[in-house]
Amino acid sequence: MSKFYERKQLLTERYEALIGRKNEPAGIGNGVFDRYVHPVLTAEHAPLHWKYDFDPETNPYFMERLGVHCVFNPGAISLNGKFYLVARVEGNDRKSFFAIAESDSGVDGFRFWDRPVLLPETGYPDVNVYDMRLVQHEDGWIYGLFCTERKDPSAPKGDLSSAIAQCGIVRTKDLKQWERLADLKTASNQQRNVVLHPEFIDGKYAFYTRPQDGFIDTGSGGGIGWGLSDSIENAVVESETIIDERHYHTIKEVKNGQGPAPIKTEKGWIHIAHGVRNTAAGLRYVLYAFLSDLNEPNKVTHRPGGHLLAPEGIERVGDVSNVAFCNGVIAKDNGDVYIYYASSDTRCHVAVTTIDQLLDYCINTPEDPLRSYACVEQRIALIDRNLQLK
Ligand code: M1P
Repeated sequence: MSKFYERKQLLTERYEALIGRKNEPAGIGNGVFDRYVHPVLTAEHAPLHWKYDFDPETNPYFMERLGVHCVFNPGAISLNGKFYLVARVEGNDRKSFFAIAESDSGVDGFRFWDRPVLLPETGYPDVNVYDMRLVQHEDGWIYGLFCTERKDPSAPKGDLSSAIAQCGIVRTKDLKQWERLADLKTASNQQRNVVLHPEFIDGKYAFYTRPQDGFIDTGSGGGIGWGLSDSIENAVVESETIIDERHYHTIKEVKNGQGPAPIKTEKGWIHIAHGVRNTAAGLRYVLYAFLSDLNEPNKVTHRPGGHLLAPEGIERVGDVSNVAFCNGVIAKDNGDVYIYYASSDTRCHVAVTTIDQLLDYCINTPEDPLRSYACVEQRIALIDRNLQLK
């Protein structure tokens, strides 16, 4: 058999084995959620026909032509009983694009559709797009809010890194036909991690924002913001109020951002967000949760202290190490919740829990008391209660 056919067959078998691989919970967990043994999507999940030239005449070595480097930060939605992820796929050329992967179980069997999403552009083309938050809005559309990045036109000559990040908006009914709307306008210089609230508030579209001064640094800005817009076709948020601030010596000291759209429950809206702190080894991204008022989702009612999920083991290593990031969650009608998170800007995982567990976590986990002494007092109170119960 020629090199071409030998390699193609081997790689096809390996690919099908990966897609067909069963996943299972990893160990006993922490009572809040169950991690799963295998990532749900990786660069190896990219179909071979995205990467290789299948013509033996032009590709006798069955050589990779357009490599895929990593697959991460997926948005998520459930439609007609199936689980869909809109993943951020990064080619070897560093550009990200979106692609839909579908699964029956939500924990394994994710298979990409044949073609990635050819995202419509505006008159000011995006250079890079990433981190789509999918939300089924009560107006009947599924919206995808994502980060659109373009070179900073005011960067000094020779500075080829400075960029402007803004929120792009698309909508669809079927994840196949996408309509591009105008980018969100806000007063802030830059925006990332913008999320659409699934319901109208006072008849307006409501946005979670993340105002920031620079491309990486939030500067004097930051925090999870909130603002309303009359229109979604030309969305403008004129004033943003910060509903979840950064705080010194916490997991969200440097920056934070809303994850997916919040989950509606009888006791309020459950939010999953990411918090960033600095370390000698660089930035460390973890997930945290909070609960906000059912009628006023911009009023936070419970702030469990510390992280909900931090990168562990192999999750700590990747293209941008020490990062857990989540912009996709699926809450099923039976109360099961699938948290799709990415590790180290490289691969996608799932952690499974329920609405009841997340509510218990949000309501009964004590707040961060912000000082070591107060933290020890908090822990001793727990210990003393437990020693009585032993
Ligand atoms: O590299 C870690 C993350 O950095 C950015 O998140 P934030 O704007 O909160 O710093 C995003 O680029 C995200 O995609 C990435 O995972």
